[in-house]
Parts: sequence; structure tokens; C-alpha cells
Amino acid sequence: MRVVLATHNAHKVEEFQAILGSVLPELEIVAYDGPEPVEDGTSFAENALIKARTAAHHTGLPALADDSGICVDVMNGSPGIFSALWAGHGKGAEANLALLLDQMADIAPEHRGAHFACTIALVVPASGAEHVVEGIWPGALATEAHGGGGFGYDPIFVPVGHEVTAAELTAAEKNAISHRGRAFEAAIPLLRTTLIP
Ligand code: ITT
Repeated sequence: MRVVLATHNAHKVEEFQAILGSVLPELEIVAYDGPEPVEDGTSFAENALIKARTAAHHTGLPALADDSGICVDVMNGSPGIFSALWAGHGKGAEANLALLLDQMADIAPEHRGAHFACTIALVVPASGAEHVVEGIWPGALATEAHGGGGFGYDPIFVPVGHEVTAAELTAAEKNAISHRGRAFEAAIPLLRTTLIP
């Protein structure tokens, strides 16, 4: 069964393939290269559904989308759904990360709690079915960036129970405990029952 992955983020594609490849080899994950929707939802779930619906509509295939981000406690959950564009359009991951570190510069260690959130949407055009699952990865923000793995905010996120950042974990370690890995724990049974005959 072919499933289209409605993302233009190459790091997400890598993590999806690493997580899904070994567990559901029956699924052939194909990249989506059609029109990009406007992500104007007000939650991770709304944005994930917007992306999955667009890809399902343009390809006729079941579509998976991921909307994710980092949510900082003392910032009332920001950057949240604005994580990819926190420093502005076209600025990129380094600028996003630098801005967040700057905004958190005066915040004491005990108030640096944060979590990553990932919502995965599955839209099946043949049946009209729509599903949404979520995963959360709790932790705290470091005061400076460390590590070269992962992507986005990984170099400043210290997962709960760890003393290193997410960017210092191996890809397999990250995928086993991350928000994306946890969302897939919920998505995998759904994918099995919905897509595999
Ligand atoms: P698509 O919409 O094409 O999927 P995107 O990167 O724009 O790609 P989002 O709107 O969901 O996707 O924004 C996700 C952002 O949240 C991402 O660009 C990172 O800045 C951050 N993020 C999400 N998951 C992350 C992870 O595992 N590690 C580090 N940062 C992450």
C-alpha cells in the first residue's frame, strides 16, 4: 500500500522512514511534491489535518502529515505551532534557536521546562476517514546549544531523564522516545488496521 507523506521537511521524512520502515514494511512511503497548503490552523491537529487533506486530495493516496513544535512553559506554550517560523519567514533553524535562547536568557533553571509536541494526521480519501494522534516529549531548555544530531530545536532541548540534548542522542535513541516516536506508537496500530488488508 502506498502512503504519501505530506511534508517538505527532509528531517521529518528521515525520522518517519526510520520509525516506520522496520515496523510496517508493507507501507511504501512516497514523497509529496504537490501544492503546499496555507497552514492557518490554530492547533497542531488542525495544521496536520490541513496538510494531510491537501496531499490526499492531490494524489488520491492515503496521506500522513506531521505538525510539531516546541512549547515552553514560561512562554505559555510558545513557539508551539509557530516553531518553524519563530524568527520570521526565511530565517531558518539557527535563527529560531538563537531567538528562543535569547528570550529565555534570564530564566532560571527550575523554570526552563518545555516539551516537544507532535500530531500526526492520517487522511484516507477512499473512505473519507480522518484520524489524529499525538505524542509529547517532556524536558527543559539548555542555556546553550550542544550536539550535531537531529534538527530544529534539538540542540537546546534536554529530554527529561537525560543530561544531554536531543541533538547529542543517536537517531535511534531519539526516535525511541521522542514526541514523533510516541505519536507513531499510537499511529502504527491505526495504520495497520486502516491501510493493510
Ligand atoms: P512541514 O510543514 O512541511 O511538515 P515544517 O518544518 O514547516 O515542515 P511544522 O510546521 O510542523 O513543519 O514545524 C515544525 C518545527 O518544529 C520544525 O521546523 C522545528 O523547528 C520544530 N520541531 C519539530 N519537531 C522537532 C524535532 O524532532 N526536533 C527539533 N525541532 C523540531
